[in-house]
Amino acid sequence: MSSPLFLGLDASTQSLKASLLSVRLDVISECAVHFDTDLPHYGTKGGVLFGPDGQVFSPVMMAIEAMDLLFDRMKKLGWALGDIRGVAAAGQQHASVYWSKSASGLLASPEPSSPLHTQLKDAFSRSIIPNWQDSSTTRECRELETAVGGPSALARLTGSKAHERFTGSQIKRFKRVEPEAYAATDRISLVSSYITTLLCLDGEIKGIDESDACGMNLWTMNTRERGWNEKVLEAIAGADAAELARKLGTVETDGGRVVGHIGKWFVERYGFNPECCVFPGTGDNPATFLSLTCLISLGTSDVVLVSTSKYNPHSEYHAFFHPAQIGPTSVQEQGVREGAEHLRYFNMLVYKNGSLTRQHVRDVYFDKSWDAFNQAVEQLRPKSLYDLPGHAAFWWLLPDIIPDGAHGVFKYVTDPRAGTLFEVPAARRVENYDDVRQEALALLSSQLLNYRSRSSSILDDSSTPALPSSPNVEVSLPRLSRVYATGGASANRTILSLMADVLSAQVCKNVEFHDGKWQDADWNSCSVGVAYKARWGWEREQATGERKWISFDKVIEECREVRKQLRGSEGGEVVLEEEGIRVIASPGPGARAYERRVEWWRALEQRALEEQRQGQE
Ligand code: ADP
Ligand code: XUL
Repeated sequence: MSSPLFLGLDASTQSLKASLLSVRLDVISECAVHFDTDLPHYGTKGGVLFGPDGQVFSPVMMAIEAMDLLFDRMKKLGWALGDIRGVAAAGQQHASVYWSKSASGLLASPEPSSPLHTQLKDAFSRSIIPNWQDSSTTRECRELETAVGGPSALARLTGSKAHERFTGSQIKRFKRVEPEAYAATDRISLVSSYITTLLCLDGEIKGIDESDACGMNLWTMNTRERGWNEKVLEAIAGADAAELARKLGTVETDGGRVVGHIGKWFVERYGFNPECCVFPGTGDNPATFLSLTCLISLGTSDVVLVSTSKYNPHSEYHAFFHPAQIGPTSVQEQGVREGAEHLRYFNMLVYKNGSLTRQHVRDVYFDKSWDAFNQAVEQLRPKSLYDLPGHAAFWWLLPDIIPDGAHGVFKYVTDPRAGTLFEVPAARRVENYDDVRQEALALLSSQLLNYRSRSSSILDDSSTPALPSSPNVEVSLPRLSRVYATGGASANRTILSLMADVLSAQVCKNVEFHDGKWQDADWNSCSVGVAYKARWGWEREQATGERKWISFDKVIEECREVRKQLRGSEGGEVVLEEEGIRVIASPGPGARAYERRVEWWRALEQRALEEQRQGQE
């Protein structure tokens, strides 16, 4: 019998990607459909379309057509689709899909001889999927917060204060602006559960995954009776709150449960095995988190994820359940005690001004060259404890999420001779730096100081053990010992090396041993992470007795151990953190200089926000 394979899908902003993994979690092959270039007739830019009042969305039929094209490509590439035993999907978080009353019927038995996009046109009550970049729901956000007693109260209940992109305010706006379409909506999915539904094609709209549900402002996280929050439902739907709860459906609390088998349409059209199990989909960030823990993702947006063992809501960032837990129902079934101590969480910081802002500065000042940008950073970066950074630049080209609503460009310089080493010296605002190389360093340092400053606060607030600061450094900021870097910009060694200094942390990446050497793994950590989840779920599905409840971490550890044994002594000259994970950068002499500047940077961020406010008055 051939060896089982696992498939992970990633329905992200700009593309739909797939990763094919072996039973030992080696990434065998990947493929993708890029919306702008592969499906140009939808006219998207960066995968989205823009409407008035901050609306950002994508056509729902584009997502379906992308599925058709992706599976055609897998087949053309000769993937052994019949050997796939488990599949799971990741989707951009928060974005919602609205099913019509005809959906279940249409989903039950699509014709294998035709693509899905010609058959599912009537399955939706809304022709668009609002995107996570949408900011049209400010009014609804305030209404939801007021309904529960303010932003902090909403954060305490649901893990986050109200955010424009979160699903609760999006549904509320949809109901206000298009009441008829809302009434014609039978069910509401997140992108992850929508793709899961399409994978099964058994007529059932699949439940939303609990980790992804935490990005909706609708799910009560802070009590043992986790569930749709009645007050928020009422604020959205009034007397029809129960009907809204029905539309939202049952939530999947076990990330490794079989929710169905691959649809007949896939079996007949592409040769899938009908035994192939489908596991709950999850959000793209939780999925990435599964392939790397405590991570910084430098993609379109920059995202920082920190695992915590305690529920740690905050008005600036988000709290989520870990995406690979065994839900309370399953644990009860096994007769194991249920309790909050079993639960794991993570906090997430999301920045809109990530790669595209770095790219903008590169294009304006460095002739569109990453080499020139990197050279500037290398030449000017702090090289000793006394070499204190004196330039900070806040580039909020898009209104940012952290700090909330920060918008505009603010650049500051501190005279290197000003102040003592331990005080916050004054700075002056400038239009441009005299030395153009500072444009790169000041932007990058400020972005990374932001991640340093706020991840320290998470560690301060949570029960995660924090390491003391570097020896001989008077300020005492908790720090992460190790972060994993991923996303497009993590290909850039200068960025990673500066990250190690500013965060005072080792920076790691996934690596693979091939052609006789260790190489950076260039696979997509989101679809790979969710394929890991399918592998874990399958292990449990096959198992009997205690092993049915084996943890995600244990399965991954076992797979890595088998890989290590198979590798034998090859590549042994390189010390790895774990099999397939290597330290790429460690804090250098400039790290302590950055540590001394965190308070200075915090003061400048406050000043930039104050100057933005004054400019608006
Ligand atoms: P997403 O998954 O969000 O669509 P990616 O993770 O593919 O995005 O990241 C894309 C971004 O990576 C681009 O916008 C680009 O600015 C950035 N990027 C790619 N290569 C480099 C590099 N060498 N240095 C810095 N940034 C890079
Ligand atoms: C997270 C967020 C984005 C999307 C798209 O809160 O809005 O990172 O998940 O990737």
